[in-house]
Amino acid sequence: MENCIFCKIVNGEIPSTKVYEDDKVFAFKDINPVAPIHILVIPKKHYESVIDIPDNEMDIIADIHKIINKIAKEMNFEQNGFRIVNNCGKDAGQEVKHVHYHIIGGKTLNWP
Ligand code: IU
Repeated sequence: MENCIFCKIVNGEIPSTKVYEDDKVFAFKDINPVAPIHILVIPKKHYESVIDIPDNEMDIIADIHKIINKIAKEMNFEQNGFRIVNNCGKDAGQEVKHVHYHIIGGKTLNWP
């Protein structure tokens, strides 16, 4: 989608530190990490928020979670754990209007 920063990252118009890519999913390092490891995993297709994904396209969420698990294992998170965050809309503080899952880890995390 035009003017979407994450679409521009997917198509290479804006540089990123890529962690993973396939035909549907893209992952890159967050530019403003809140923990030693902070990676964003996104669908290549533009959806503003998870609530905008049609029921018949929900397979993309399973695809994203498979990649989250793959990355988490590569980061050796199996023993100590990590956090997956999806901010959905205004009250959650979603800043970038393209679905993204945060993978956050590498230290003990506070909640919320
Ligand atoms: P949020 O869930 O929409 O609040 O998170 C957006 C994240 O995208 C946030 O952690 C930013 O640091 C991150 N980000 C980025 O990695 N690269 C960018 O060009 C922009 C935001 I704009």
